[in-house]
Amino acid sequence: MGVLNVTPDSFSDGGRFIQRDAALRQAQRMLDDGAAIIDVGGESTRPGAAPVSCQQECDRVLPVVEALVRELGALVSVDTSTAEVMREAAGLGAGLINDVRALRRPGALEAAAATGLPVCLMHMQGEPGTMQEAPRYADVVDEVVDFLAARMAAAEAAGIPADRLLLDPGFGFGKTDAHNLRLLAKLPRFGDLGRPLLVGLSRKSMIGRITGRPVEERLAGSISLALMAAERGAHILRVHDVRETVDALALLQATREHED
Ligand code: 8Y4
Repeated sequence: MGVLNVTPDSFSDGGRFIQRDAALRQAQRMLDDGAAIIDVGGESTRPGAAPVSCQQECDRVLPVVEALVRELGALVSVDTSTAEVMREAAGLGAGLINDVRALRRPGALEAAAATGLPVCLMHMQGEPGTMQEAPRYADVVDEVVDFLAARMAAAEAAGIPADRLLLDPGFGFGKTDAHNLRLLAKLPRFGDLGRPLLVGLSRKSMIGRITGRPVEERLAGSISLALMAAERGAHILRVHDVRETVDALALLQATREHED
């Protein structure tokens, strides 16, 4: 899964076309490099980022979803927690709902069910603005597994069958480095929930803290964590650097073909 950056639109219509074309070019490159899915989001989950209105989110995300589907025929994942964005994106041909709030916003369960689309349920402790202030768990693996099991049950009760769900421990979302590393070490536990696992580790701040690298120098760290996650059972990797990650996965796959 390739991450598509959708930067806030400028007010001029000219700017809007330029941004749409830039998004299409970036997405086409990721598809050429081997991405199967393009993830498009319009809400920043960075600490301190301003909350985005439903209107702003629709304006940013929907034109890009429409262009990716119509012009590139891409499998588009819409990174949203907003019921209206889910409905509209599905109508434009999106193929997956990626919700970092695991359908906890009002109306999200019902909207996602109505689309009939697969949904990725991600764990997050707290809300983006404050989640990194003091993350606390008795046992991070038990708590995240239990949370995802409970959200699977809520989704099923709302009419989303389990075979339409993907699960994600939510690396970096209300977690210290120790929590993230423990979740990665124990990733096979999440496989026991019986659904495909999606993980996002690409360029995240844990890599910066452990390696001392700024965000633009985290490629080696990102590939390393992607490979570790794949080794431990991750099915879908949400990444910025598609070509390099696909190379690493080709080597993992080639090695697996020599196991007995
Ligand atoms: C540098 C680059 C530093 C990126 C931080 C970040 C996930 C996700 C995000 C994830 C799923 C991010 C939308 C955060 N992360 N969706 N979204 N799983 N399913 N931060 O891990 O990339 S945004």
